[in-house]
Amino acid sequence: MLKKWTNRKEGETNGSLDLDPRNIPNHVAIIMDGNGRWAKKRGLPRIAGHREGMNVIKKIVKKSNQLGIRTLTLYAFSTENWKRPKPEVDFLMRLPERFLKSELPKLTEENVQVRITGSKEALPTHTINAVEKAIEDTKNNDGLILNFALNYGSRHEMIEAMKQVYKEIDRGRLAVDEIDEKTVSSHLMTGDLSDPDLLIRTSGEIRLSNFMLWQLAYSEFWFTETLWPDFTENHFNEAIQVYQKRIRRYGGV
Ligand code: V07
Repeated sequence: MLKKWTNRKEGETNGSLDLDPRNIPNHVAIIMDGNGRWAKKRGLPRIAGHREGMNVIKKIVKKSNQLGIRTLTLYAFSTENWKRPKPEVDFLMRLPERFLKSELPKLTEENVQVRITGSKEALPTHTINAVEKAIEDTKNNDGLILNFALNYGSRHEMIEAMKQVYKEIDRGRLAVDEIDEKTVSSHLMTGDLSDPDLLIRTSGEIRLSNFMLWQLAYSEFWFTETLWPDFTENHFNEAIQVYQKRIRRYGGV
């Protein structure tokens, strides 16, 4: 047993053989970082990295479904990403359509429910249309929730939540002393979703970058140097193995 865990590089596990099926994280969130760097290393334009990164999502969704993960949140576009060069932003804003065009039939068939966490307002109409159709088409599916964080920023989310709570107080629907964790949680853009059990970030950056600051309060974190386009089902498996080892340790004391 011990041997299985040693002398192995990241991502070199085999399948899901080492996973405890009773201890699969309910909700996994991923910061899919390193697409631009992946492209640069190959002398390709950054958009080539984004395209490749989109293909990795397909594999991880499939794997999540197989493992029985209930919610997969993917950080696709942050409120800070608007600062990138316009051609890159324009390309990124076409990716939801591209992804859904090839994947929506499969997602529907596999009982996946598509959701978005973020502000729709600033998105181009073509992006909103594609995304809203996917949400509508899959709203009754009760399998994996595939939640894309799109134009999402945690501080903005908290500000909006505060405004909503204040308005309810102002209208006499809520008393200040009644505010508790549930009040805050329910006004965040993640609404009724459970908090992530596991956060994965690729590409060697060890920070949250304004991602789900409230929701990640008790989550396990797993970081890898691997760039998102190089991320495989085996890396995913490894992250879950590490998660299970940590959870088991806490359970023991
Ligand atoms: C984006 C590909 C993955 C790597 C990280 C950034 C680039 C899938 C979507 C998407 C979003 C909503 C939706 C369906 C698919 C996406 C953006 C960027 C902006 F309903 N990948 N992907 N959206 N990248």
